[in-house]
Order: sequence, then structure tokens, then C-alpha cells
Amino acid sequence: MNNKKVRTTVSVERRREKTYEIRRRQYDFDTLSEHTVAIVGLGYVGLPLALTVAERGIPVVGFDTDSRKISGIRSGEADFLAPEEKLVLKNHPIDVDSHFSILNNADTFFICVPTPVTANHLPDLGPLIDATRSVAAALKPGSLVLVESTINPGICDDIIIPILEFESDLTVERDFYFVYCPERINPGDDRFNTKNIPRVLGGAGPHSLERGLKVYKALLDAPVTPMGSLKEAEAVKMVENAFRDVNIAFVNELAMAFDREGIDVVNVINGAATKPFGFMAHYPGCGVGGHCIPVDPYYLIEYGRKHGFTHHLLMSARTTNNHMPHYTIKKLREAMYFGECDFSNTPVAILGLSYKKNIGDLRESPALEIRDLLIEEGARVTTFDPHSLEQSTASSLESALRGTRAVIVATDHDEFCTLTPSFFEEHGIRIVIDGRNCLDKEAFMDSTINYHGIGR
Ligand code: SAJ
Repeated sequence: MNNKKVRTTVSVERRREKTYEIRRRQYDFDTLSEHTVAIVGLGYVGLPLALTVAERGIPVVGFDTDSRKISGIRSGEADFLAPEEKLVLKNHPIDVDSHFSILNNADTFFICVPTPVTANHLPDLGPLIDATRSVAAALKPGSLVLVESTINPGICDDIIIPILEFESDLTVERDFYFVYCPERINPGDDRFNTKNIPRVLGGAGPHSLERGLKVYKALLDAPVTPMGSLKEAEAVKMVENAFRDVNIAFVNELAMAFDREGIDVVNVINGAATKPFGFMAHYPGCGVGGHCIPVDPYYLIEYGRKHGFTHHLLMSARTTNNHMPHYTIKKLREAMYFGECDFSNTPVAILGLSYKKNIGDLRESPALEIRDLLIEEGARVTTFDPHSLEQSTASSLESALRGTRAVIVATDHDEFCTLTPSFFEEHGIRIVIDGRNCLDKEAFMDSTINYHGIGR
């Protein structure tokens, strides 16, 4: 190449770098209110986050493909918002749409979409890839992309960033910035919320990490711990939830063993918890539901498999926890006719459908599996959940108990924990299987009710 051509090329490169430098300064995140934030995914993570941004006086828009959710938000309603969050939505209306063009004026993009698993427990990255492509279409020099969805290590480096770069023709760390900050929302928790839960943060590089820390500092009232890489940040959330799944499986296994030995596992766990160090109490139950705990370990298992490693412990924990709905039905079968009956035409009432107490969330709920297994065996099943009346077959507790002799408590809603033996006796109930060990066992032992807990 002759000198003139070399000089031209160098000057073009310099001019381009200069432009990027100027644009970088334009998008400095010290004054977030000069930016427009876009939240992609307006579920139990994205919508509270959008409200937090709006409360801070920062321009925010929301995008979700579910037009029903969009119209609900526009009318100030959303299933999972706490009362105070509904008030924020009323006072800080958010511009939301189900068309991705609403992202065009934003420069700060949060991705908060679900990362479920398929029927055979393999990661389903469909929603995440669609969301990434929507953001890529709106990406501009200086933008910052912040992913909060739960993913296994490698997804940012190997899937999300390549899509963003390829479809925007921009380069991460030079033209736009990218961080990963796993969400830690705990549905139904009135202590910890979007603003005060400590977080971890990984960046595609130092420029990204610096900007990501500034954004979360502007939004949260909680510490944000920078991690050494995107992979470390991705691994943190996976480890948190796999830890919980393994510990729940541990006590579920103990429950099945102690049931045979006449040992009350709940008393034993509470006894072990008197040691103020080196033990963290978990409790057995009819199964493990929700969008996190029964799902996330499968991402780690699959990621390990791809790298030639078999997570025997994680797989074993999943097998144990997935068995608990079957174990609960086995307890009922044993209580009814000493294990002989096949439930055909037997009326059974299931109290609770949600995966967790005091909320109406049925995702991966073991109560639904117990219901379906009993129906498959020909049982006549009634269900009642005060937090999910639309999914219940009975409109009240009394009507759920009418005409049956056997009850399974599948969710420890406050409404059920105080039910007494005399209440059940008055309704003609003879058998109670306490799938969440939430009833007063001693009181039932002194009654005519044939009571069985899980491990007690
Ligand atoms: N469960 C048990 N025994 C236990 C604890 C839970 O059987 O000792 C069952 C529950 O009944 C439920 C399932 O496990 O069916 C999940 O319960 P969860 O309390 O873990 O509730 P989640 O799924 O809402 O978990 C969330 C997670 N938060 C995030 O992923 C951001 C999890 O990391 C938290 O540890 C958990 O909340 C929490 O601590 O409450």
C-alpha cells in the first residue's frame, strides 16, 4: 500500500476512534437521568426494576411480548406487584409496549426475561435470544446492556454478546458496554426487594464494569460486588440456587428414611439448628417448585455435560426432589387402605396449589403434579388455593372438603397452618397428609384424624 493510502487509512481509524471517544463521554453514566432506560421483560423481575428506575426520576420504557401484560400495566395492574409497588406504578406511569420499536430511543437496556427449561430439562434460551435480538436492533454507540436473567456460565460470552455484535455491527467494550447482574428477587418476601438485595456484577471488560457499577449505584440501596468475569457472575446465581436444591434434597431424603424409623425429621432439623454455626436449616416437603430452584441446577448440569463433567450430586438432588410428589401420594395410599387402594373414584381434596406460601404462583408447583397424578389414578380431586382461586376447582375451603375423607395440604399458606383437628373432624375428614409439615402435629396425634407429615 503506498504512503498516501496508509496515511488515509490511519486518519480514518483515528477519526473513528475520536468519534467513539466523544460518544463514550456522551454516555457517561454519572448522570443517569440524561439517559433513557429500557427494560426488556416486564415480569416479577423487570417490572419492579422499571418502577425503581421511574422512582429515581430516570426516563424508562418497558417492552414485553405479552400484550396482555402490557395492557395490565397500562391499567395500573400486574399480578405480582406488592401494594406499595402498585402505588409507584400509579404515581410513575411507565411507557410500555409489546412492539420492540419502543426500545429505539433508549441507550441503557436491561434484559429480564425468563430462562426456563424444556420438558426434558434442557435450557430453553428462546426468550433470551429473542430479547437480545430486539436490543441489538436498537443498540447504538455508547449503549450499555445489562442482563439479569438467570443463566449458566458462558451464555454471555458465547451467545448474547456475539448476537449483539453481529446484529448491530458494533464491538463490545469499544462501541457499547455489557454487564451481567443476576436477579435475586424472592417472591413473597416483604423484607428483601429490588432496591435492597445485595448483587454481584460481571463486565465484558473494565469500561463495561465501570459503567455497570455506576448504573446499579444510581438505582440500588444495596452493595454491588464486582466479579472477576462474566462467567463468575453467571456462576454465582447458579451456585446459590443449586446449593438450595441440594440442601432441600438432603432433608427430603432424611424425611423418607426417618419416616420408616419413626423419627420426626423436623424436630431433628430444629435440633441441629440449635448449633449457631456450620448448619443451615432446610425442611422437607411434597416437592420443590418455582421458577428458580427446580430449574437452575439443570443449566449447571447441562453446562457441565458440555464440558465433559457429570454433576452427580446435582442430578441426584433433582431426582430426590422430583420424587416428593410421588412420595406424598404414597403416604396417602398407605394411610387410606394400608397401601392397597388405587384411588379410582376416591374423593381427595388438595389444599394449596402455589409452589410457595402466601403467593399465587403455580410455576413448577408440586401441588399441580400431585393433583395430576391422583387424577391419572382415577381419584376425584378438588383443589382450593385462596391465592389462586381461578385455578382452584372449589371456591372455598368448606366446599373443597365437602364429600371427601382425605386431604393433602400441599402449600403452607397462612390460612391452612392454623387449621385444627376439630375443624377437619367437623367436615368429616379422616386422613390429613401434611405436605408442608405446617400443621400442629401434636394436636392431630391426640385426635381421631389419621395425620401424616413428610418425615414426621
Ligand atoms: N422448599 C422446601 N424446603 C425448604 C425451602 C424451600 O421444600 O427448606 C421448597 C418450597 O416449598 C418451594 C421451593 O422449594 O416449592 C422453592 O422455594 P424457595 O423458598 O427457594 O423459593 P423461590 O423459588 O422463590 O426461591 C427464591 C430464590 N431467589 C432467587 O432465585 C433470586 C432463592 O435463591 C432464594 O434462596 C429463595 O427465594 C429464598 O431464600 O426464599
